[in-house]
Amino acid sequence: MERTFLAIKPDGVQRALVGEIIRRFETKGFTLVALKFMSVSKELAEAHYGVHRSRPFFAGLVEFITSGPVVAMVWEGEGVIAAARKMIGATNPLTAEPGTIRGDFGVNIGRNIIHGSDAPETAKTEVALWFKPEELVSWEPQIKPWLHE
Ligand code: D4T
Repeated sequence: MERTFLAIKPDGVQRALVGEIIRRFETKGFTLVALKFMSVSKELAEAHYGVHRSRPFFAGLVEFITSGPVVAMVWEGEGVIAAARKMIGATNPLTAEPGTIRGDFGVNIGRNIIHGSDAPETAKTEVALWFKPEELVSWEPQIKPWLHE
């Protein structure tokens, strides 16, 4: 079953959006596999955003993601990687569609509330970067027959 890595960034936590964001993925019908409330080290931030190392916004991005607690999560479900990206919305909250998390709650690209893995390969890498294997909980939601034919 497909899994994705999601992280509510320090702005999402400070703005009291943790419950609202988790509610959206939970009620959509995806399954929570792992969750932790944590401070992000500079090393972890730099590894996570390694692909952006040469971009002008890299230092600010690392500073921001390490500036306060984040909620790191793994969610599971058929097509969850692409669906979560759709629910999160475009990178810039100002142009993200209404109905998406960024579209509903944000106005600035440097404060875009939540991260979601963008492809199966990055999802695998990010889940392994943020979580130990024993932190992932495999379980069978009893609601499953009501969500799937
Ligand atoms: P993340 O990775 O946080 O889910 O965001 P996206 O996948 O939607 O977008 P991204 O990787 O291109 O950008 C990563 C992160 O950098 C911030 N950012 C991005 C920024 O501050 N200024 C910029 O010009 C860009 C392109 C926002 C998200």
